[in-house]
Amino acid sequence: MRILVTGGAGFIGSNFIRHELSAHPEHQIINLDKLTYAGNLENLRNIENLPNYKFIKGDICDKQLIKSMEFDAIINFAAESHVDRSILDSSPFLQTNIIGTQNLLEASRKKGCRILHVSTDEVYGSIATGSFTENSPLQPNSPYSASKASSDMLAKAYFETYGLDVIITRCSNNYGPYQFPEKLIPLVIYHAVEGKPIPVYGDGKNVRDWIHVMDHCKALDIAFEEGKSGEIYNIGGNNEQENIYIVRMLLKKVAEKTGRKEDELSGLITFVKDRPGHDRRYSIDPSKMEKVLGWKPETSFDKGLSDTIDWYLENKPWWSRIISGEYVYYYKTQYGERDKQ
Ligand code: NAD
Ligand code: TDX
Repeated sequence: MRILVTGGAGFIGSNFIRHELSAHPEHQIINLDKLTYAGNLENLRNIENLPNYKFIKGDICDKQLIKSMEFDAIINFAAESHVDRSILDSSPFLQTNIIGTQNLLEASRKKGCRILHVSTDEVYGSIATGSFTENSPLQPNSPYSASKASSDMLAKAYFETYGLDVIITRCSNNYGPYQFPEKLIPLVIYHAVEGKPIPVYGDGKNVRDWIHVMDHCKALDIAFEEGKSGEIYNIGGNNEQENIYIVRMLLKKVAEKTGRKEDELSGLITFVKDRPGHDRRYSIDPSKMEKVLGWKPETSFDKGLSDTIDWYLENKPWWSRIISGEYVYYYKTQYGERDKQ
């Protein structure tokens, strides 16, 4: 089977391709990625020469390009994925996440092939108590999550209207190797290493459910191979934590691994102005994946975080190259000294 993986040069897509090529060497993977600021071919160095892997630089919004490609299924990771960027400028989010997804749905419809649309728990919005199931209403609160919710609804509409073979997955916050260092966990690690202030938004008590990226990739593999057409599957880590707890846990581990003093690293924590529209708590009920598809997350948070810190400590050239670019500018303008409370 020739699988068109879109956004495969990003964090989750690159981890997924590596997993897929080893779990299913019989598949061919065509990785279509626009290489935005978040796309990085270095993420795929160790597999780029495999005979069943091919990279094409391109945009999922490009109708002619998609039409000209040959494939038997699509797995759609391509997206603008960072909430803070969507607050600064939502245009690329609407373009890629909505129009791009619609273009892929249309291509699947014409070819009559399966499409797995990779989505997020953020589409459900915030929940004070209890957990979101696949039947919970969509109540997105950021331009990012609103664009993802739109793409989910389009995907569902294509199933209802055309009987498209579509599967939607909604996963909680991922962490692990190759995550772009604008997201909380890699940002805390590299700021600790570099002795930079660690910005904690608001009171630091917002809750996220964290899952190791490899557990997400395994769930996607199962949903793609065995999922039922038209179904939505929640994927979660059963691991809800307050942001400030994560930050402190990371700093403790970085201190142990680098011989630095934990107190000195804790001194870097800087409470800054809250993110506008900041969702207080995400909580996902992943029991459908467990009961129907027999999937369960395997990585303990303690080991997953430890391995992730090791990866960032061992791969400083990877993130140093990234942070020397536009991201530093972005950080300084958004959450620099002038925004401290
Ligand atoms: P990422 O930002 O690291 O990677 C996105 C990739 O998509 C990049 O390689 C980028 O170049 C590519 N891309 C962007 N616009 C494109 C376009 N128009 N055409 C082709 N390629 C394009 O994101 P990620 O964290 O790997 O997330 C992947 C998917 O998983 C996204 O759809 C995201 O919404 C979803 N998701 C992410 C998380 C998370 O915690 N990171 C959790 C749940 C769901
Ligand atoms: O510097 C920071 N300080 C801080 O307090 C950053 C970058 C984040 N935060 C907080 C905001 C959130 O409550 O940490 C939490 C996690 O933030 P992000 O890493 O930006 O993730 P989040 O906003 O929860 O969204 C993520 O999870 C679901 C991904 O970016 C999405 O792509 C995915 O859909």
